Amino acid sequence: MTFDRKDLSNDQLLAFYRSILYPRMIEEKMLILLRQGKISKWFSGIGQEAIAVGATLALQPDEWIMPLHRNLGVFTTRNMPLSGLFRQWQGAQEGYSKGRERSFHFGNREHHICGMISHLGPQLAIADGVSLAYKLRQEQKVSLAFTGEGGTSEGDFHEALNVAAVWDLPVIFLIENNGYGLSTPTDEQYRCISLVDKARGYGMEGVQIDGNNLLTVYDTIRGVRDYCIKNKKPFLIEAQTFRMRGHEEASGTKYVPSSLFDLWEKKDPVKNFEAFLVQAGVLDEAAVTAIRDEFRHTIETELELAGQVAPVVADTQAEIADVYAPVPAAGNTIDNSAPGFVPEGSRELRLIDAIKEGLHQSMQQQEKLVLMGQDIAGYGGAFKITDGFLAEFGKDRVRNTPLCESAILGAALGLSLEGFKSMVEMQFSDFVSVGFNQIVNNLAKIHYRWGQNADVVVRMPSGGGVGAGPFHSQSTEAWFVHTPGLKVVYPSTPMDAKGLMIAAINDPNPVLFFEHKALYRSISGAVPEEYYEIEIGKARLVQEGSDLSVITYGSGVHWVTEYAELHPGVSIDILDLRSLLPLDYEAIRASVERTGKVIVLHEDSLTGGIGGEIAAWIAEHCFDKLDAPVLRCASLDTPIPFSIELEKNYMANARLGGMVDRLLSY
Ligand SMILES: Cc1ncc(C[n+]2csc(CCOP(=O)(O)OP(=O)(O)O)c2C)c(N)n1
Repeated sequence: MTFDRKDLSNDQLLAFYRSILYPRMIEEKMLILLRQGKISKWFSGIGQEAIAVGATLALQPDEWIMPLHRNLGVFTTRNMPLSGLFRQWQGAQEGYSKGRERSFHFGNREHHICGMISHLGPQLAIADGVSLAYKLRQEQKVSLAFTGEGGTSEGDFHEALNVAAVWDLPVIFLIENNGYGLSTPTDEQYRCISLVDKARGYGMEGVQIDGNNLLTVYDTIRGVRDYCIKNKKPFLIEAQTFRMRGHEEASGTKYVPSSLFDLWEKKDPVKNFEAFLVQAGVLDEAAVTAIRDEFRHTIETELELAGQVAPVVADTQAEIADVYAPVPAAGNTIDNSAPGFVPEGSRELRLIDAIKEGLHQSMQQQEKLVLMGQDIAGYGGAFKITDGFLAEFGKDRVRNTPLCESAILGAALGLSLEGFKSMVEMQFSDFVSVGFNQIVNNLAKIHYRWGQNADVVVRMPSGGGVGAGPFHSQSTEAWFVHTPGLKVVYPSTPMDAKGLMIAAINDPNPVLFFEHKALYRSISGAVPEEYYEIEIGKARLVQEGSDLSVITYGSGVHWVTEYAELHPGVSIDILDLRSLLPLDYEAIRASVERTGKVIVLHEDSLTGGIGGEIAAWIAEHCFDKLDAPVLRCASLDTPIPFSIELEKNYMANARLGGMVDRLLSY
């Protein structure tokens, strides 16, 4: 292995040596601790250190890195205290994730390291978002995301590179090609000759390098960093290396031919660099011994320090409290939760116009709000909600996206790391399924895992009644209500839609904002002109009644209101939930207490719908107030069909009258 020191001074080379030796020695110690049962298993980076260390050395300390599971060298080179890392690996509450995450699946704002989720690929698009933030602020910075060669087979890789290329983002994508996925060799992973050849397909530059040569990695990434900043473009690097241990400690290496170990042992990144420094006269044997002794001592001291922690004590309140970022005190909040409330200064707007107004005023109020979605710029969005926004707010903040929901949601999280807010429009809520992972695993869990918030609103044009068939009509809210860390709102009136939109944008947590497409232009109502919030998590009593309660949201509110108008003899207590996560249990209880008979009504299919959850809660908490079983009126357990007649039959509304009669007969 030949090293080219270029203009690096002896002191710099010495510092580099310390940076690459330290993670190696830590892992060697960890292997002993693992055998002693004192540490949980992790994914070894032995043999690959030059990549993590070289990349981190080449970046500025305040540039975000998205490392993966083998990148201890990123954490050590960013000078994270080893005692903290040991606590993390031990699952201590004083660790970086309060005992909630394993090995390297955590991040830290102070060190500008974004923690991975196990799914690997989602890291890449977060780097897009961070770089977009740099670009919007005209900062001379890059972000850098790691992937293994296995991870390049994930759709996330493709989407993230494509977005970075199309948006001209200064992102460095760094492939660590270590020859194997878990046990899968490269010829079962991809067919191209070199992964770096993929760069050209995305319209970006790329280079393949020796990933075991620290100076090559450092020098390349330093140059690439300059290129990305100067040209405002992404760059792909494929670093060739080898995994000298099993996929994880304990999984063994039987599937790897021993000849490969012999070959790569000769290319050991630490030993080779050390030999070069000795040969160049930067180090001598005494210095090597002294540094190793110093590190041994530091590791022991830090380990000792790490051990001085209290045993984990589960505190349920603390666990629950950390799922969501604290919400700042709301400004102007309108409480319209009582029936018939119409604030002064209101005028009649359609649901769609109220949503638009909420979004528009938010764009005026929040300079750091960025809108992203397919066709939302010049075209104004599939439903024209953002029509005119491009001209007013410019293309930096109103962004057409390529067709890649997952990458855009990941980019939204990246923007959030840099203090931006974003709204991502799903063209139809059905398409959120291809961005599902980013929402339920990244956005939803990140605050609980390492205290980072995801300041993202996902707009979800949803629901049927428009004859649009199985993939443009679904009710997808239940997919998300099951996921702690998300908020789910579903307004049914224009006044609520505007206020909840503003509240969702002001909320630092990920909010899924459902908009019923069939109500967009069919429902009008009073909407105040001012900038106001409606509290997330508070239901609205549409009308008070005494015979039975219908607890519902979205289209259900209009179905039951219409039913009530046609049946004045039945006194119906109608509760519009407005928020599905969190739910307003007190309002539900109050309604049950008023009537003792309850139908939970929703357009979503029956099984696994939120109606089941509400019915269970009522049975558990209001049993003594009930005069009849809680009924669920929901749509059929079939996909939603296209033909109008079939769709009508699918809809819960078709069965509402029968359910009311059944309940009243108790
Ligand atoms: C979406 C997903 N599928 C499967 C896995 C299980 N898994 C964990 S690591 C790994 C191999 C990853 O290979 P590569 O990207 O080359 O990284 P390496 O582990 O070799 O560093 C697999 C299959 C996972 N974590 N995520």
